[in-house]
Amino acid sequence: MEVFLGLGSNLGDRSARLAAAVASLRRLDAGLEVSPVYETEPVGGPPDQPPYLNCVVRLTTSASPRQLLELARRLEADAGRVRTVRNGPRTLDVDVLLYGDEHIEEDDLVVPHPRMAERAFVLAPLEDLDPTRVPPNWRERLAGGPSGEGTVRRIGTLSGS
Ligand code: PH2
Ligand code: MG
Ligand code: MG
Repeated sequence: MEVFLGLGSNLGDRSARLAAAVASLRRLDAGLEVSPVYETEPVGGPPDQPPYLNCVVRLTTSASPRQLLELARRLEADAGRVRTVRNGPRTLDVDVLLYGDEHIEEDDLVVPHPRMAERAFVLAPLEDLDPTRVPPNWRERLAGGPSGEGTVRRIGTLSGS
């Protein structure tokens, strides 16, 4: 299945966190693709958080959505993530964005990710990997809002990817 994962970090050595997660994910698919990296304004959560680095990864895997969720949680734990307040700062966040064209609705796993269509920090890197996977006109729709294009800035590629 073709899978897209969203990665984010806004604590510590952000690019090292993203790179370590990508390195682990290569065990599932050595040929995975990584979007450019964006520096993004935090959306939601407590005020005065540091900016995030965000990217999106595309991989092909036979792992189930549930297995991917478990892997995501394991990667977050490996990065020393501590869960405090909702949308609070985190060393690493790994979200299952898309699992082929499947729709999944479970208590702890909803795919496509329910908030991705509102978030430039997901849509911009996802569009870089596959423009057919983002809603048309998302830039216009989110323009001027708290998570629109103006809140993200492409800063380069992950070293080693
Ligand atoms: N993740 C969140 C909440 N807010 N903001 C940015 N810029 N990037 C994120 O990855 C992010 C966020 C919840 O997971
Ligand atoms: Mg998230
Ligand atoms: Mg998450």
